[in-house]
This record gives sequence, structure tokens and C-alpha cells, in this order.
Amino acid sequence: MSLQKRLFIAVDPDLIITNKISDLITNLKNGFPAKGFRFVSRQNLHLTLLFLGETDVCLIPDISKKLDAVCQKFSEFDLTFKGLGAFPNKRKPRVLWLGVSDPEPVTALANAVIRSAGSTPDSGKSRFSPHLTLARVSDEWRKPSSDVFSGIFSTHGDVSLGTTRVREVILYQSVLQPGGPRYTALSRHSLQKLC
Ligand code: 2AM
Repeated sequence: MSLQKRLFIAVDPDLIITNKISDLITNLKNGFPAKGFRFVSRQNLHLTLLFLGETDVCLIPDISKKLDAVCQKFSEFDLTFKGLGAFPNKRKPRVLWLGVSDPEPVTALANAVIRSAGSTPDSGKSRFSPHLTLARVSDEWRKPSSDVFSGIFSTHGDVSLGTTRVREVILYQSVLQPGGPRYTALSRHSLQKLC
């Protein structure tokens, strides 16, 4: 049996924005102390470009090589985090996320990453919708807590956390553990420097 790792490809917010997101999560926890939220831990905050799932380890060098090739074609860019959203909708969220106000550069990068992995952007599971997940909501809380959710969106819906410079794309391994997933960077791929 071949060895597999659970992989995904992401960009990380810089330290200043990570601290602001962490403060927002603290505010959400204090203002809306619903037990049904599983907030993302500070060290796990990221914006996923592509989830690869269980992947044969022998494919990792090729994935890294393809990420290098993609990153040679893209320059560093700015990403502004703004607004709270939810999947599948704000009334009964399963996922609470932080949006971006300038989706074009990160979407172009994600679509190139998706193509490099042999998938088609804008189709099925590969369709990219830029967001940074803040919390996941357990099933039993989705209905009874609808007033909690309207409170969250009316208080923090337009939150504006500032801009991060995206300088690299990261191939992560995710190890699922009882206390929450542990993410490890397997390789980092620099975007082209801005002059
Ligand atoms: P997201 O929650 O920010 O969308 C690692 O598991 C990351 O891959 C998750 O944080 C999740 O990012 C993303 N992901 C996308 N599809 C996934 C799936 N089917 N299962 C697990 N993670 C997925």
C-alpha cells in the first residue's frame, strides 16, 4: 500500500493581519459564546487555494515543481481582508469566513494552481471562492443559534482587517487529530518580487 498524506495549497496572512484575525476571533468568542463553534487556531489561519486531499507521497516532488513553475509567472500581490461571510448561507452557516475585497489576483493565482494540478477551474470541487475560514459550526447549532448568527453578521459583517502582501504559496500537510488539525509546511514557493 502506498503512503499518503493529506495535502492542501494555501497562502498565509502576514503576522500583523494574523494578529488582527486572532483578535476578531477572540471578539467573536467573547460576544457570542456558543459552544457549537470550532474556531480555527491562530497558527492554522490560512487561505486555501486548492485542497488536494489524500495524495500519494511519491507525487509531492512533482506537485512542488509545478508550484515553482506557477509562482515564476505570478508577482507578489496585496490581499485585503474584509467582511464576514458564511457557507452555505448566513442563516444556517456551516462555515464562518473572512472575505477579501480584491479577489482578482488571488483568484488568478488559485486558478493557475488548480490547472497545474490537472483540474479545471470553475468546475465542481475545484471552483475557487477566496475566503479565510474562521470557524466551523456543528450541525446541532445551525438551527437553534440563528439569532446568534444574525448578531454576528450585524456586529461584524463589515469588518475590515487590512491588507497583507502575499509573497509565497505553501504546500501544507494536514494531520487530523482529536484536538484539531495540525498543519505542516512541506514546501514554500516564492512569487516574483515586485520592483
Ligand atoms: P477552508 O476551510 O479554508 O475552505 C485543509 O483541510 C484546508 O483545506 C481546510 O482548511 C479547507 O479550507 C480546505 N478544504 C477544501 N476542501 C476540503 C475538504 N473537502 N476537506 C477538508 N478540507 C478542505
